[in-house]
Amino acid sequence: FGRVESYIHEKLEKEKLHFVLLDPDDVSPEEASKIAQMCEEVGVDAVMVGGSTGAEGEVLDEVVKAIKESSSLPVILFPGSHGGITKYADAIFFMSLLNSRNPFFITGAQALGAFTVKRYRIEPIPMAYLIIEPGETVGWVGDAKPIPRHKPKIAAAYALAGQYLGMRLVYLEAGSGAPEHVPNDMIRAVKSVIDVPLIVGGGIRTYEDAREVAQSGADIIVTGTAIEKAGSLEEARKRLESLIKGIKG
Ligand code: 1GP
Repeated sequence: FGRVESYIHEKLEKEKLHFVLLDPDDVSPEEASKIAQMCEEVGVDAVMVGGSTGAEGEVLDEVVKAIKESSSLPVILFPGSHGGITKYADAIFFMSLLNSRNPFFITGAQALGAFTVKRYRIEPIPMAYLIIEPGETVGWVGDAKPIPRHKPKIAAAYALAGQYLGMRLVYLEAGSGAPEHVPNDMIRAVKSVIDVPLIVGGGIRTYEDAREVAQSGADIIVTGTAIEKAGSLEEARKRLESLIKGIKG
């Protein structure tokens, strides 16, 4: 394991983790800097940076630089394609959208980005990425065939296949801003068959959401919208504190 992946595993031995996702298309470097500093103060475990549209180039560079300057949390890229890479990040979820209909999102973007990751010496963490209904923007852009919410077994089969293909994390994604998070029974079904850590994100906004998702078996819980759209830094802090309480107990 590399540095960030080791950090994740060491922390997971003690507790469940909370990662905050910042989309450079939605937050300015100044906002990202303040949010990241606050995330570290309240006990967030890592910051993920990425998005499906516009999270590239200078905008991405500046947001990651700002986060690195204001906090010591690991910054992990969560790219929409090979465009979502910046040399300022610590690690990258080197992910394959396993239930896409378009090979670009399964292996194409990965091939186009591989040399860049190597050149910048960003730590790649192989991850199976699965889109669950409704899938929201990432489901549409990623040309996914979203896994039906009432078919936990399909999610479990894809997750196990991801593990057998060598992926060291599985991410169940309902889509950013989803009205409801991934169903609890689906989280349980996936957790019961895999040995690698399980990440769950999309539509997790409250203490209850976070608690349910964690208790159903998610090892790492990702929230984006709840923090980005909080309106003020004080409100974002309040929301984060209650999410973390739900996750870590
Ligand atoms: C999206 O899972 C993440 O990729 C976070 O979703 O914005 O709904 O928290 P939210």
